[in-house]
Amino acid sequence: MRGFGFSLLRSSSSSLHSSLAIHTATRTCCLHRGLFNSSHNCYQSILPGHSQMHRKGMSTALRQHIQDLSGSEQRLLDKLYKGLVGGQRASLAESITLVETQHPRKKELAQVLLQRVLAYRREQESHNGGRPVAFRVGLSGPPGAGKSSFIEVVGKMLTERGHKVSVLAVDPSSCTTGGSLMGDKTRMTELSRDMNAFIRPSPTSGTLGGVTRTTNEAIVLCEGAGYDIVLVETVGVGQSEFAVADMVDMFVLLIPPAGGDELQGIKRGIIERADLVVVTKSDGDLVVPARRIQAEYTSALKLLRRQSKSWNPKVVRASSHTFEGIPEVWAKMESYRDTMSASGELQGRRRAQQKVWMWSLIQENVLQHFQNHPSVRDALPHLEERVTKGAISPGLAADLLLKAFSSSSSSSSSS
Ligand SMILES: Nc1nc2c(ncn2[C@@H]2O[C@H](COP(=O)(O)OP(=O)(O)OP(=O)(O)O)[C@@H](O)[C@H]2O)c(=O)[nH]1
Ligand SMILES: [Mg+2]
Repeated sequence: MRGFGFSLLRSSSSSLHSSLAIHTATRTCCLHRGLFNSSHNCYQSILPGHSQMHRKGMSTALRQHIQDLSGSEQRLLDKLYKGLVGGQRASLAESITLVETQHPRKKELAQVLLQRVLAYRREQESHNGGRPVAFRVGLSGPPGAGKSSFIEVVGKMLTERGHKVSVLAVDPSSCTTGGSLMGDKTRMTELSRDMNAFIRPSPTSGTLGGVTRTTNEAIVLCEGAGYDIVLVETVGVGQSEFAVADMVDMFVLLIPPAGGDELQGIKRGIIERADLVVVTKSDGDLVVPARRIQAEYTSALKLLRRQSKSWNPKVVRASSHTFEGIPEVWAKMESYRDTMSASGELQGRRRAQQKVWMWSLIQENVLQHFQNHPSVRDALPHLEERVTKGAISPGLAADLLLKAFSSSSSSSSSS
């Protein structure tokens, strides 16, 4: 695995792509072992026309990288899978913990489980005429915008209508400080007691890339467990909202009826990604400012580039306290899903997201290999110090580190 990762950076860009494709396929293939029968894809069928040499190299890498599942591992995965598709919350929670692990072997087991759940979900989708079985909605907005309160009332309304709702959180502050920025579960008291809802706070540590990966994987697991609506909450700070926009079918921006200063932090880029803007807290004295914000955003959206051929982003008002506007907001969301699904854009978006997800995994992995490489680790403190003192340029330092990395990885992989 290590040698493989290193060889990625040495490759020219065209071979880089093929190596990466092989790596991904290797993973898919080896993950099937012991769990799927031979009718499932393996890398030869995933990569038609690949040279014999590539296959040989890959099967060697495969043998080195993955050992067969032990009896107890197989039993654990079987237990989790059965519990999960049977809709057991404990199995879902345990499976999400497995995808969040940093333990290398458990990470591999998590991938085996995910492949199995993905196959199950594909089957369900084919029964559903090729349409997605669940609706994924991302909700973002400035701190205190009313996201959790909104999810609480919408979630309750949906479970009462017979849906199963899961709520996942991506908290960017957990990645840097280990602390929690979002007021997490406490404001979803009723929903957290609801047997048809599943609430999972953000992992308390990790990089944003890592949290994004596990959230993406948690979405798959929730869908496998029968949750037909998956809500992902993130606070509009840093890059987490863009990460969330890349993993959902619909991206909703929640804006409080606040003054200009409080709304300064909202990035133009994220407004462009919004399929729906909800002005929150539209009750009591706040109705008037909420109307004003609604008008402002409606005209602002008209100036922005359209993301979709079949859907025009809308701006609506709602109050989680009085419930006013809440059923209408959900009706808009359903109308978005139906329109986008009928035009095929929703399915296209999901396909594109798979690619974004794969590349973010690669970025995260390659960077980790780079940072953990002994030559890089040795040289890094000194070079960082010289860069901060202005003694050498950041470009030169980066070149030196990359050179140290690629020359020793080429010697290690050729030996
Ligand atoms: N008047 C009014 N207040 C609301 C409404 N929704 C939320 N609030 C209040 O706004 C504050 C923040 O609400 P949350 O739902 O926790 O907001 P949030 O966006 O999830 O907050 P963070 O996760 O901490 O970023 C709380 O004091 C809520 O009571 C509403 O519809 N009307
Ligand atoms: Mg919240």
